[in-house]
Amino acid sequence: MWIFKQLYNSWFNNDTNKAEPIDTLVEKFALSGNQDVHAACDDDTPTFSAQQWNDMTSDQREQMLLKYRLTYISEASVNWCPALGTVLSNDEVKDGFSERGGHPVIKKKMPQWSMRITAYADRLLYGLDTIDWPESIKEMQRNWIGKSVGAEVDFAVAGHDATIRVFTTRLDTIYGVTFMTLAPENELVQQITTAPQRAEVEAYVAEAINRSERERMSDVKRVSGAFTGAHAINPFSGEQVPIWIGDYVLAGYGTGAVMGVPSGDQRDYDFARHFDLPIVPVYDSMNLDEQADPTKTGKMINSGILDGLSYEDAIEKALNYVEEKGIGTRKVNFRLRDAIFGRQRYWGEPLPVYYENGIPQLLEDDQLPLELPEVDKFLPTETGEPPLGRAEDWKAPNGGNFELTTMPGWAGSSWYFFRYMDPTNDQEFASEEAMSYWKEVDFYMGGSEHATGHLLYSRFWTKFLYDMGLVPVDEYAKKLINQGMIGHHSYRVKISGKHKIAVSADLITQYETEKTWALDPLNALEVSPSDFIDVFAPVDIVDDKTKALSIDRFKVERPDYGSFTYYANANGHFLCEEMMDKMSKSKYNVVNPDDLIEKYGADTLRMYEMFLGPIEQSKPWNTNGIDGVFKFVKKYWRLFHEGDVFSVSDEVPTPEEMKILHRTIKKTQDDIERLSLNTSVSGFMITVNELGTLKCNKRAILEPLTILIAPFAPHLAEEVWSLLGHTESIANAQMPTFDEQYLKEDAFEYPIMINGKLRTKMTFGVDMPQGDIQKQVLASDIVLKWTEGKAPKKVIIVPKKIVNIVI
Ligand code: ANZ
Repeated sequence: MWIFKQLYNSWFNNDTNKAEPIDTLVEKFALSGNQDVHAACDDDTPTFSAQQWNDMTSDQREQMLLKYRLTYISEASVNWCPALGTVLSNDEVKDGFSERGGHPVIKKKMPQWSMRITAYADRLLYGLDTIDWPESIKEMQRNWIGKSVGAEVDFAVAGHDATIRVFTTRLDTIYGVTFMTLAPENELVQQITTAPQRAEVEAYVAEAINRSERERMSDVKRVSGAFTGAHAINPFSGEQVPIWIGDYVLAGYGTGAVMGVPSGDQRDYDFARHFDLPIVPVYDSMNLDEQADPTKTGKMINSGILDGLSYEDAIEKALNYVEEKGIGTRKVNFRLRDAIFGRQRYWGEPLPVYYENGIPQLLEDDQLPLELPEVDKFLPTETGEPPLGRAEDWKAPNGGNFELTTMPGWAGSSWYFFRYMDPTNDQEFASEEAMSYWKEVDFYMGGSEHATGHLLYSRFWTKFLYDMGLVPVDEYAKKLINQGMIGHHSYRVKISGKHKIAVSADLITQYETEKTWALDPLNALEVSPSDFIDVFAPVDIVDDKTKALSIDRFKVERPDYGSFTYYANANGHFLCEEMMDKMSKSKYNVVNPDDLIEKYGADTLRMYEMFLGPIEQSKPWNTNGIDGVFKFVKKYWRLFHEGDVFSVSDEVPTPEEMKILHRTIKKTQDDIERLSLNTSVSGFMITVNELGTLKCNKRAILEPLTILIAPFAPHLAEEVWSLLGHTESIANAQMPTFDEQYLKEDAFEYPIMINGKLRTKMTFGVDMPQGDIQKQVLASDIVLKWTEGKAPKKVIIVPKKIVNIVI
């Protein structure tokens, strides 16, 4: 809540490329208005002078500042599901219905709290070059941020006082424009549509606006649109082209309008082909028989002032022309959108915000934290307010209302790592000392599914805290690894939210070939396969062999579909479709770790997961392999026991045993450095087998081995460690150090003769220099006892045979 306040009280200065306190902005406004302010702000921010600013009421000023604050409330278009009383994300909506429950979803403008992450688009982009993250994640973030360099250009509408501003990355192709396309939501549509076209346009708009952006972008094959009857004037050629609307143009990107160049852009090409619009080549190299040609090679043709130029020269000339004539500007666009922050649900931190005359007010620091109020139900109110609207006697300091939405998960996940550096601090989120000691996270491990969520939000958040001088780094994780996902089969049930029915999967397959339903009631309902979506059935209520679902149990486990009608196949079975998926709560196919821990213990499960394969690879879950790891754990335990009795010896290890130990030290250390944990586990298995065969129960071997195993099987290692007589945790033990000498292929056990009599035996590597052997022999306790500290008369070393000492 405190960080939320800092964001609220900040704006982003594009001149300094960083966030600054909002007071500095207020000063600028009072002095010279906003003409010379280069700030990240809402697109619809008007220009005003100092005079105008000073003449505003304080409420008007507050409204204006909301257009600049790094967290702000504004009207945003959301997917609203009235039945569920909540806003849904794009991937929770399928064909206009909620994925859960199949309730209708509509687009609705609602006041929403957002974070102005777009202010940081450029820094988020080039910051990627400074961190050691997987290239695939960086690429996903780059695409998500989606920087495009181009221009905005105005086309006048013939016979109207209106202009259409388009965003294009290919100004060089402007003479190839044969039509314009507006997004159905574009405000000009109403104004310019001619009377004969009105009915068609209105019908099209009504249909298009309820498709989600994602659908509209991904459904490239389906070409649709409507002609407005109006024409636009090409500012270069003066030619008139028809103005269409089409849902492939997104309202929220660029200007919500495109200049249609079918020769250069595939979607424009498809559109032109579909509606029989002209296709004009603009490069002499273009072959347009089958598709558009985006390659930019050859010389320009049919292009007026650009004729004969290459791409580089043409685009530069066109850009200059547009700026000279004042009909447009160079423009950089980002695909990144501000992030919606408020959630219409109970859980999550409340925003430290209340309202006065509709203007947000922040709680004072000493009034934080604002705690969630008690409510009778975690459901929206009857009037559609979020659950916090149910709280009684929950009043702000001014007696007014608190904000009713709560924060999303990423309000916490964006900065918790700094708190971990100083978790008990009750003065600030972490002290400067702690943070300058730890700095950033050295190594961060997480799933790639967070690429454009948590992993982007947390970078944004860190950059903001850095700008405010609150943290010492502007990237929080130096190195990132994505663990591969664990795959597991899942079972999909085919349901239609619209018809409130579910059908056996084979009926759909059959329909697809026979074009009629095998069950008459379905034919009567006039449903088609495209009405169905997949929802998941818990894996344990589907028969592994037949894939038949227990409908009764499904209705209990997924009550959203409790009232649906279920159509089984002719054999009376209701079949699910089986697929390989990631193991995930949302896919209802998780294997509960508690059950495995109950059976095998946490160490076995943990090592088994490491043993499944390389950490970065996705791999299927297969419970059979866990027995192998369990056997290994038991074998390791047996090394320390004779029958049931704990028993280790203090005997000196043999060279063979030392070799096994040091090989394991080296391997484990190398593997950990490379995060190759699966090979460490298999290394331990080999070691324990070998020591078992040698019946080695020597402390000098088993103790260091236990320290090596501790990070992999901490409970077991701790137990053994205490049996070995230690009172401090093994977590504090020193890692054993690798000594290469023990790995030397041959070590030799020398008989040590003193005056012709065998007194002891000592082991040395075969290529150990004689001088070193002599030094170690003479320094050993046994030899010192016989020589009584005097220098011997003679020392004879016969390599790989014997050491003779004469005293
Ligand atoms: C004319 C043109 C000719 C285009 C050509 C491309 C190729 P990126 O790179 O993703 O930024 N566009 C602009 N606004 C749009 C919107 N709201 N919805 C859908 N498409 C939109 O894409 C920029 C290009 O996407 C723009 O350049 C525009 O088409 C289209 F040979 O303009 B172009």
